[in-house]
Amino acid sequence: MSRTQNLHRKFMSGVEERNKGEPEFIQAVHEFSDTVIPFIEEHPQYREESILERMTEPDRIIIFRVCWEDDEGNICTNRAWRVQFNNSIGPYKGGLRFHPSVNQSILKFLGFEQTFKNSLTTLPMGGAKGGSNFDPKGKSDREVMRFCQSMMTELARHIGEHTDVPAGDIGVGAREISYLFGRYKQITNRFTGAITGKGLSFGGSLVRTEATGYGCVYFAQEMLNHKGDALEGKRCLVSGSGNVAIYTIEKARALGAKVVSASDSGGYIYDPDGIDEEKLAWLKDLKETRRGRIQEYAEHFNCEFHGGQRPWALPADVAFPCATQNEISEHDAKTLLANGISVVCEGANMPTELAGAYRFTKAGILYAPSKAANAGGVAVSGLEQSQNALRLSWTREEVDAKLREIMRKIHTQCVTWGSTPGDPIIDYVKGANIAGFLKVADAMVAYGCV
Ligand code: NDP
Ligand code: 2IT
Repeated sequence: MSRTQNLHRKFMSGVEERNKGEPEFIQAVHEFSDTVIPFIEEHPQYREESILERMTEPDRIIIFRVCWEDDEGNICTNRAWRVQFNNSIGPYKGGLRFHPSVNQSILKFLGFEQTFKNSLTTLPMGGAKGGSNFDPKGKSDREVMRFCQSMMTELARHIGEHTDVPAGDIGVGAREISYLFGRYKQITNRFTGAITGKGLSFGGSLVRTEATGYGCVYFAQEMLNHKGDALEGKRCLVSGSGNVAIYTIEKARALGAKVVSASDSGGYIYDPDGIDEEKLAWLKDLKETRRGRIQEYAEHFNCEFHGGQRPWALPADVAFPCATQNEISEHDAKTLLANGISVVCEGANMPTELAGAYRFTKAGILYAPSKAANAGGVAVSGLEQSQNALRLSWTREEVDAKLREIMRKIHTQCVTWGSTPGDPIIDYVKGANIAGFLKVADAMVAYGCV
C-alpha cells in the first residue's frame, strides 16, 4: 500500500468513527479524499492547517419538528433539517429534498458535495442542503402547502439572501418553492432572493427549470468535443423522469442524440425509437402536471415497461443517471461497460456506488462526476440571486449563454487538475475534486483558525 493510500485509510477510519450510521456521508468523503489527499501531500500548507479535517465537519446542522394538518384534520409530524456545511466562499446555498428516505446522512453527503460543486461554478456560493422525510406523493396541494408553510415558519430564522439560500431538489419543485417563498416573505416582510427556483412573475430566473439537465448535457458535449467527438447520433440512457431527467432528455434530443429510456421508482420504459418532441411534451405533462407514473408512458406509446428495474442493462453510448444516489451499482457499471458505454455523465448527486465509479475510472471512459456535471442547476440559482440583487431579469438567451460558459469553465478546471502529462485520459473525478477543493481551502487558510 502506498503512503497516500495509507493516509487515506487512516483519515477515513477517523471519519467513520465520527460519523457512525451515516453511510452516504462516509461514501462522499471517501471518494473526495481519495483524490484530494495525494494533492494535499504535495501542498503541505493544507495539511498543516488541518483543512480536510475541518472541511469534513459541517458548520452546523439545524434539526426541527414540522407539524401540519392533513385534509382530514389529523395532526402529522415530520422531521426537517438544514445542514449548513461550509460558507467559506459565499452564503450557504443548496436545495431542499422532500422524500421519505431523507435522513441526516443523506443531507450531510449532499451538503458536502454541494460545497465543492458550488466552488466549481466560479460563483460566490457556500454549500448547504436541507429537507424533510415528508413524502409529497399522494398529498393534496393544500396538504403540501400546509407542510411547506409550517416548515418555513422555523426555517425562516436560519436563511436569508446573505446567509443561506435554499432551492429545490427531489420532491421540491415549482409548487413547493412557491409555498415556501410565500411564507418566507410573509414572516420576514421582505422581498429578497432568499430562495431560488421561484416563479417567473416573482423573481425567478429564465432557464432555472431547465438548467440542471441542460448543463449536464452541455458537460457531456464538452467532454466529447474535447476528444474530437460529438453527442449527435449517440444512443443515450436516462434514468429518472423528474426535473433533471426531463431537461436532460430535451437537450440531448435537441443536440441530435437519441434517448431510449426514462424511469421512476416503479421501473423504466424502453423506447427504441427514441423519446421525440411530441412524446417529451406528453411526458412533461404526465410528470409536471398530472403527477403520474412512468408506466403510463409505456401504455400510451406502446413500448416496454420493466417494473422494479433500472435501465442500465440496455446497450448504449451515453448514460445520464438522473434519479437518485447509488442507482448504479458495481454490477450495473460492469454491465454498462460490457455493453460499450463510452460516456457516463451524472445528473443526479452521487448516482454511482464507489466500486462502480472506480470501474468507470479504470476503464478510461468519459466519466463526469455529479459535482461537475450537474452544477448547472445551482449555477443558474446563483444567476437568479444576481438578478434579484440587481432588481432586473436577463433574457433566456443571456442566461443560457452564461450557463454554457459556466459548464465550459467547469470542464476546463477538470481538464487542468485531472490531466496527467503524457496520458490522454482525463480523470474528471480527480479534476473536479481538486479544483473544487482549492478555492474553498484557500479561503479557509486565509481566515485562520475559524
Ligand atoms: P424530482 O423529484 O423532480 O425527480 C426525481 C426522479 O427520480 C423521479 O423520477 C423519481 O421517481 C426518481 N427517484 C427519486 N428517488 C428515487 C429512488 N429512491 N429510487 C428510484 N427512483 C427515484 O427530482 P430532481 O430531478 O430535481 O432530482 C434528481 C436528482 O438530481 C437528485 O439526485 C438531485 O439531488 C439531483 N439534482 C437536482 C438538481 C435540481 O436543480 N433539481 C440540481 C442538481 C442535482 P418517483 O417519482 O417515482 O419518486
Ligand atoms: O443538488 C443541487 O445542486 C440542487 N439541488 C440545486 C441547488 C440550488 O441551490 O439550486
